[in-house]
Amino acid sequence: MSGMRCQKCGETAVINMRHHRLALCGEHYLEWFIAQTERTIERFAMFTRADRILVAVSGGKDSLSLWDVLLRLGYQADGLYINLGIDGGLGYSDTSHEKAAAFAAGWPGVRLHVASVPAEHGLSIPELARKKRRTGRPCSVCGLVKRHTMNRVALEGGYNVLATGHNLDDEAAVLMQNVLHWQTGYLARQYPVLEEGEGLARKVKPLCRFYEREAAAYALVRGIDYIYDECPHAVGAKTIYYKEILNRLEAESPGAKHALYMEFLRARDEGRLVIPREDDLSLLHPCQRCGQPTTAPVICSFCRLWEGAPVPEPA
Ligand code: Q46
Ligand code: ZN
Ligand code: ZN
Repeated sequence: MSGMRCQKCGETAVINMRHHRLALCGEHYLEWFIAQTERTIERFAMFTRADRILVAVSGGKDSLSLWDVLLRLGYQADGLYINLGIDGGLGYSDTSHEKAAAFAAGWPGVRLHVASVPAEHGLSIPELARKKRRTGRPCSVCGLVKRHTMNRVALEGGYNVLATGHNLDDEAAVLMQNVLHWQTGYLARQYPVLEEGEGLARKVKPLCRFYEREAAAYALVRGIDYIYDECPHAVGAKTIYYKEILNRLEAESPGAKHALYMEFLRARDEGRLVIPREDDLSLLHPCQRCGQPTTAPVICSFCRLWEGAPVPEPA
């Protein structure tokens, strides 16, 4: 960033955001990032200071930055760390748990809930996926377990909002994937706030307008200690492939990713793009095993996943 100056104070800039034509120093960048997050929260009417928010924290830059910003803005935000039992030769789950716990320790009075898949269910995510004879990456099983666990902890703890750290790069990649396959069911549900049915917490993505590098810059400038490694199973994921394509597009034409995603949202908001939801929320009923809402007959897909898997002895 040689020679770049902050447009607010003239100090040396730490970041230059070409799509915003904005270069900022550390102090003004932190201020800008927090104000932009607040604007996103308000624009999409995500939540207010009366809501109780549960932030899904993975120990990575996005989720810890999100948690930090919500706390600084004065929202009631506790965290949830889910131990998936993933090692990958680098102790991924243990290290990410340590980062999340260290962050939480810096905020007295703020709670970090911890759910452990191996301790609660007797199998780690990779073991469960193998048992189900899923070939390839365990991500579909993992996604289902994470969604179920987040909703369960939210309901048990009286949180009505579930916040995740998805950024613009994540959302643009998913959008591209959904469009290339015209997955209208997924497109209908792709929005920064999802009001759900009875017994399902509202889901929000307050960082959805930030590029990945902007979330990383916030964590770095703020001095948040996060896990740099991605989950070892992310290697080869389709979304990473789409992210690479979008990065090439972005290099050629700065702002391309931002335009792709933001114009999608704008078209929806203005009624120029109408995609009816295919899932019928009126079909929701409590799962006969766990009680969580499901549209599946009798028991939910999460409970079906564990059928035949060993149940650990109560401690
Ligand atoms: S944690 Fe789980 Fe991801 Fe790892 S196993 Fe796949 S889905 S990549 S975000
Ligand atoms: Zn400045
Ligand atoms: Zn169930």
